[in-house]
Amino acid sequence: MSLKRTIPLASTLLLAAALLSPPAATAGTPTAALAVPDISLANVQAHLGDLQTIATNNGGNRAHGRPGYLASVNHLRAKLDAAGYTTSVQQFTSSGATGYNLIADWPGGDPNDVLMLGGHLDSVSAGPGINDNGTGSAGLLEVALTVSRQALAPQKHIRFGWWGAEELGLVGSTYYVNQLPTAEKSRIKAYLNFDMIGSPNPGYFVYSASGQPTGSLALQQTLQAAFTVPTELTSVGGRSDHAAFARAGIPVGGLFTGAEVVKTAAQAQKWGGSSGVAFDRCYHRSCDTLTNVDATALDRNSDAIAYALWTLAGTGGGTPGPRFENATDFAIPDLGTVESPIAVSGVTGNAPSALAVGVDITHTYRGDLVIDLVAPDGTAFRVKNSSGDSGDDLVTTYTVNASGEVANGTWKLRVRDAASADVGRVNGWSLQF
Ligand code: DPN
Ligand code: ZN
Ligand code: CA
Repeated sequence: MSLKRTIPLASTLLLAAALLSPPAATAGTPTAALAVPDISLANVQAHLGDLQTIATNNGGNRAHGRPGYLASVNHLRAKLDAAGYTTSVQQFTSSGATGYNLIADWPGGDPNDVLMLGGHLDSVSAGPGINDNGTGSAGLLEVALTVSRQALAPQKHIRFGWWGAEELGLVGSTYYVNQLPTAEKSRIKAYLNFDMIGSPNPGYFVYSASGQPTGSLALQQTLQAAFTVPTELTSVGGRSDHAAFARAGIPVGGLFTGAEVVKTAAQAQKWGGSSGVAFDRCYHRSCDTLTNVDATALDRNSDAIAYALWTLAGTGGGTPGPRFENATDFAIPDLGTVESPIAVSGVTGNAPSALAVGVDITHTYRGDLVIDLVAPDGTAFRVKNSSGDSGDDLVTTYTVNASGEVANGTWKLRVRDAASADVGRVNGWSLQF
């Protein structure tokens, strides 16, 4: 965040520019609680940076029984407490060392209808475990913080879990499920697992419901629908923390961007990246550091966690329509205008009256920015003015009444920098129909 200097000349230019720009049709209103939010990639990356720092300061890892693990638990717990979660740390013993699960409950919702989301927080001892599983841990944390920021009041009760000692054989999650009284187990109606969601040569894998408890197919399908890129199903079997939940008869699902297995030519064709190379060459190695993460995969998967939560938890919005995004970076030059397109197809009829426009912009002063959503026929909907706004980055969701616009065609996010000295970039944006 930077303090804005008042420059009369800039204001004059701004007024002139405003008079020259095309008329805006309808004003958007920030953040409808029901729209699936865009999860801030920058925030997820900041959490990963924190985990890297914790490892660096604690002998290079965050492994079970080592100080970097408990430091990771305490770090997340403080953030969750501050956001209004009810947290608890559950202790267990494995290989002669104390392990810890971090459980965070979002107050409210039906206590007999619990949606649980989790992933392991421990690394192997060889390295800091940033992709495995800093990524799942950080994505879950940012989604949890977004639930809090939006003061979400879903019909279901939401619980998050960060598991210890996964790398020693799924120890923490197994302990958690086994110690739950039968009645408590039966209240958990679904468990979603996020283990490795930012692999550097990523694939987009959704846990297959095949062979999993009844009810898992709906979870699989919801997670598939969360992506605008093609996904593949994968049989993760007993390789991660959903396994104990599945054994208890709880429907499970999850996301994964690949570990030691090599990407095929067909997979490189549809997802990009390198064929003949492992999805994660640094899997379980010391090089699983902050640089061992693909930002696009991390962004898409973090958004998918939110999509699943908002869709499954009964946030009151009904079943969302299709979602489109453009995750390409566009620089916003000083006093310049940029347009990022999204081509929409396959949607019947007009856009909805509450078209959710997710915006993720990094900027040194967002008060410079005037933003329009431009419909395929050129109609501009002003979602943000430069006046009355200050602060730096802009990560939010606008709701636009676009019911007079045909849905199919190329929509654009037009971002105009109306004052000198501050610059930034569009990291990505999305349209949720
Ligand atoms: N369970 C992961 C690990 O921590 O090593 C690897 C993995 C995750 C493998 C998901 C397959 C599927
Ligand atoms: Zn691992
Ligand atoms: Ca500027």
